[in-house]
Amino acid sequence: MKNYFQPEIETMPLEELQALQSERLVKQVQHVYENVPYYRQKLDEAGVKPEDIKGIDDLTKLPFTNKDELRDQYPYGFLGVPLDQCVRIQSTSGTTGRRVVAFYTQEDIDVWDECCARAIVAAGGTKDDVVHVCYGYGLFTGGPGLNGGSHKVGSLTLPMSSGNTDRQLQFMEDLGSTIICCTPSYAANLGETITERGLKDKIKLKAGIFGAEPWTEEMRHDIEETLGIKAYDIYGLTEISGPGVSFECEEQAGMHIQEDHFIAEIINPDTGEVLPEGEVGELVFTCITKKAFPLIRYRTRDLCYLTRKKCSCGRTHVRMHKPMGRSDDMMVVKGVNVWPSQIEAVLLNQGYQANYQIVVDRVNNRDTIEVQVEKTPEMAKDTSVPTEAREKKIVAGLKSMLGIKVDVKVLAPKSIVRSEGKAVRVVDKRDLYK
Ligand code: DLL
Repeated sequence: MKNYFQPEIETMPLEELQALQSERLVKQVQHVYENVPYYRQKLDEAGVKPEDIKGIDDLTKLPFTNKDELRDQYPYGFLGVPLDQCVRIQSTSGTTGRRVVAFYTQEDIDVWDECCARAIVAAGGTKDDVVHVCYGYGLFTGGPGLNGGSHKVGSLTLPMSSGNTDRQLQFMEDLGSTIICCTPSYAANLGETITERGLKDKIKLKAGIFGAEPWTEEMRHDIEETLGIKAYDIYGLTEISGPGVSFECEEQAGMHIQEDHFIAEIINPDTGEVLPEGEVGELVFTCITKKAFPLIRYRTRDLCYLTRKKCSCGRTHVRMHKPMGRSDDMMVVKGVNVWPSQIEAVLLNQGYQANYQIVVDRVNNRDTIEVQVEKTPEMAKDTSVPTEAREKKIVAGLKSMLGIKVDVKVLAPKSIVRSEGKAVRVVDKRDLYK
């Protein structure tokens, strides 16, 4: 049995697919040149005219876009349509300095929903399923994306959002959820609780669609075992739309990229040179159908490789290996994007110096994060403020900056080993990119 939402597109012969990409790329370049002054200037500076782009073979003539540019142009600099044609924004979990706001027209939302519908159908979803969405709703793209996809498939959609495990389990049992969508770490957490409470027989789940953070094959087997389901990977990022940019089929051997909407390239992150199929490098996307936030050659910072090896599911769209690392220092902790610089900003704001260390671990499939920071000599002399009060204040500052609970230890001066070279600020023990 083959599970397709749109077989005519998902199994399109490569030549036809590439012709479609070429046609869409040409139109998209004209669109950004005419409607995004920032891109017009970038193309002018690169000496590229829209007429120079005749198809996908000309893609490399176009300059890259990176996250710093999105930040500098916040909020409207990459907008490709008048604001009154936009119906939604979503945003990354970063803070003021790093936040990216992505805009969508109704057509952009339709395309995004379609991509998520393809992912749900590839995981065996039909209109008879009960799709339990416990990715966060709101600015995060996880909840809204899978929600829209589930509607398109015609499944009964449970917009649960994240948290409140008791309520999740109650609805799962009472309404017979068959497909669950959440981060892999939350799936593992649910699995553990289901086992502890002896609820496995009451749960009807058959599949899970998990992404938004790195996870290993070991974790997949664990989740499949404890929940008695098949666990599918799904990838995406806010800048390119959200979840569903790529997803796994029944082969569970890499994620098919939705090539009728996104052109993927792998580049050497240091030189920008495009690498051949199979080589590991930075993943770059060009959106060829999105109108409100039409990014060209966007550098994701995710490291992986692509393969066009025939997939027995019949899909012709290229597959990406799950991200194998990042070319920047961003970490995904508890499903949230965290930059060490954000943590440093909170510490410096509260009068500490940059003597700190961030320790990230995964215990029983749950992320833990601890920040250790030294008191300054002045703080050490001032006994009127207990260490515990200092720790609480940093915990609150980090919660408001990152949106997650971080454990904090305030230590005596000179407790953290000084490095002789580059300071080791982050100790990530999770080994996630195996
Ligand atoms: O995490 C979108 C999403 C929601 C994907 C739900 C899948 C499911 P952002 O918050 O913008 O968007 O974070 C994007 O998360 O560049 C990767 O580094 C990481 N990431 C996303 N999916 C995966 C995955 C959403 N399946 C960043 N495996 C990306 C590993 C992932 N890393």
